[in-house]
Amino acid sequence: MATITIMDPVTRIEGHMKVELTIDTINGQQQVADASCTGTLFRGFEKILEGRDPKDAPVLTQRICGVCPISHGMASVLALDQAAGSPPPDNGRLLRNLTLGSNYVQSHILHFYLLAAVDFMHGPQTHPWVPAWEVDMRPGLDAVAANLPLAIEARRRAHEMGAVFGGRMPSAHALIPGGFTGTPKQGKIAEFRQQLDWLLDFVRNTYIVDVSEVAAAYSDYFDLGIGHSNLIAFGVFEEAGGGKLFSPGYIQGGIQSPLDESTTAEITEGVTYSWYDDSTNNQTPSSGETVPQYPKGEAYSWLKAPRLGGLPFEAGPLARMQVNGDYSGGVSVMDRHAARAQETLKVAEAMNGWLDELDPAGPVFGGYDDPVSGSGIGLTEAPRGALGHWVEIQEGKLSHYQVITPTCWNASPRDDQQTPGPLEQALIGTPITDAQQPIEALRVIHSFDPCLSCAVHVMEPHGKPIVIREAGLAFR
Ligand code: NFE
Repeated sequence: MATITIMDPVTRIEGHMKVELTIDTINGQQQVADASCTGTLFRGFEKILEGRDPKDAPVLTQRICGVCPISHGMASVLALDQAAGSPPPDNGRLLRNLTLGSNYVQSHILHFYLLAAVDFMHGPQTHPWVPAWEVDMRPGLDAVAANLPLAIEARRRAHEMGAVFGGRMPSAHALIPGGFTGTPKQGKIAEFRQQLDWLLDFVRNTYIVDVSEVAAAYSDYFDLGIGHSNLIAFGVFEEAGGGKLFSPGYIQGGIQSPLDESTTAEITEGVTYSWYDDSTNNQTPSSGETVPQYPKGEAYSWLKAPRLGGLPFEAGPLARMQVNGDYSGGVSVMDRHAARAQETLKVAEAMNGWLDELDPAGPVFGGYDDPVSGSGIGLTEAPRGALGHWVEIQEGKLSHYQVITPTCWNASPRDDQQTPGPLEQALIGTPITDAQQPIEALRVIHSFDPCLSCAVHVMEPHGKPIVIREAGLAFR
């Protein structure tokens, strides 16, 4: 008989997520027969932004999440650059890249060592490394476990590196439409390089080595958590001449295609199983509305269900690396970890080059005037994957704003075709040894590095979080 296991909340992720698993024995193997992912908070940033000065967008949207604020700042300034026709000068572009790159390094190190590692090994017997479940811990990883405390220093250094030009972390206010406010003084370049050198050594000689060790001990996880295997990347890190360090594109059914403006126009968001008014189903983000409706029939998540050409797509480092031709493995739990580690090195090495390109005497800002009317689309990549901000301005104010985050792609609920989201599909079929401690499912979930803070978020007027109780799903 099937067992229902509810992980509410799922821990060691960013934000609040509930996952419900139906575990059953199929063909003699106990496994996940069905899965549903619930984002338990309403975000509502889109509504907050309506009617505001466009320049508020990079400031406010960075508050969507403390782990990837730079990506939200970047998406909003790219959209405003486009709306106003005011691209940044080279220094502005490079300083944006360096600040975003620092955020990638910080986020990826945080994910592996503080969120995912204790799915695979006994860490130091002190918080934050003591997990509730310590099942199927395989031997031979003591040297990796010994590096967990060092990773805290690495993460701190990457955070500090982001603040060198960004001014502060999280939520660096230096990102403005038309460029950047921080300046590339020689002293700052030296300070940044000192942190980067330390981190390059850590990534090359510790992080990548540790992920290889885990991959060797858990090589069966190259065959688990596969899912739909559709991958999407918007591309990120603009280079001189207009190219990007990671190109946009998508892979579906093993076939890679470019992602251009007309393709992104095919992105829609389903709300059949989301707590939003059905009149907003399958709208494109350029015209999409955020109209909460709670409770609603069989809806089970505050996340909408983004689809490209009607299909679900996985976003993240693995998608970026495969689309860019930098990773040739498959799609699985361990491929996600391996690609994330290799990407960290690629980004850190690219940062070295961007530092060299800075011109201490050159401008960082090319000018920007709020357009009276206009629209822009800011497509970029957050550490967790493809991120888009769709912006419209009327009478000098933001009239429409929509955000699609990577975790909305990954942890989306079913759509009107009943097609599960990427994480739901990746969970289905996962063998489970102990239904009370389904560590195998947790490894699949963590491999996506979900961030529900990005995906959903709102507070009551008096500052208290809105919490949904599992039983009866009532507001507290
Ligand atoms: Ni809150 Fe975020 C990233 C974005 S995930 S971490 O990376 O956008 O949805």
